[in-house]
Amino acid sequence: MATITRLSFDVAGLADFHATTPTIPERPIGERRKYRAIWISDVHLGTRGCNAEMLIDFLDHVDSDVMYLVGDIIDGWAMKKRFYWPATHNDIVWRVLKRAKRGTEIVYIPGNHDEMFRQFTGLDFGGVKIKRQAIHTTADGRRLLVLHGDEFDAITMSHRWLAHLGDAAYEMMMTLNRWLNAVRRWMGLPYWSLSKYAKQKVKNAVSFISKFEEIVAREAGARGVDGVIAGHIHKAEIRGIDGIEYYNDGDWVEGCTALVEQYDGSMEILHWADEMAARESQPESEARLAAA
Ligand SMILES: [Mn+2]
Repeated sequence: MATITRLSFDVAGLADFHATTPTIPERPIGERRKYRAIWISDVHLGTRGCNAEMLIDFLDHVDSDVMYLVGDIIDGWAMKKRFYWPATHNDIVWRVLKRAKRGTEIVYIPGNHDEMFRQFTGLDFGGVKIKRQAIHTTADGRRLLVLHGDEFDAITMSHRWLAHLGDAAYEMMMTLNRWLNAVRRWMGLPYWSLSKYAKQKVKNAVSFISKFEEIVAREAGARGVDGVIAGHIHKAEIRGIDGIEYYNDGDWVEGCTALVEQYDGSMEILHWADEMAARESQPESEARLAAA
């Protein structure tokens, strides 16, 4: 229980947190796109890598009947090393709890970076249900297993030290990514993911990713479900693997993506940096929408 006390907010007070005021005011809820279900993961609140403003913009433009938080939402590992919790990170927690209060079913499946919440499996915090994994049934009746994905690390990463080596390189890349995008912002250019670009170029990362995807799909197949939805590897994807539907909702550190289900059961990945860039290049259409 010692790990949880390191967090700034106390769990008992969380239920009333929605009654406070966020730093970034919420947009009117009437203008939101409505989905049957939304999946987000790998937000890494508590780290500088988290694109909090972009996620706030996302949460203020979409709504759903159910929202799955597919792990690594709060980065307990990073917070143990150095405490970092800006107001925008509180704003995200506020928005999630507010949604729960308004009637969205929120399912939180802790990942490896927020494994401290796994001890609360089965509990409900202000309408946020904590589960180890979940089964989502789509509008057209397909059964999808929802899990974070770190449970397969032992298989995908045969050498533990190799994983830590990756960690250091990854952290350096994240720092570079932040600087690069600060410069791009200053130059008026849209967000661009350096590591996403690098990953596509690095063969090792590609083989790790495809191995992860195959193992997760195989496990889902063994459990007799139609498909699987994971996070963890920060790589959004929709593809079929040996008759199993594999979905990954990506992350909010690099790609800034979410997975959504439409009311007819069709699935889609939303690339939020692109959506924001498209909106900014057409400010008049947004203004028209607001006026309508
Ligand atoms: Mn993870």
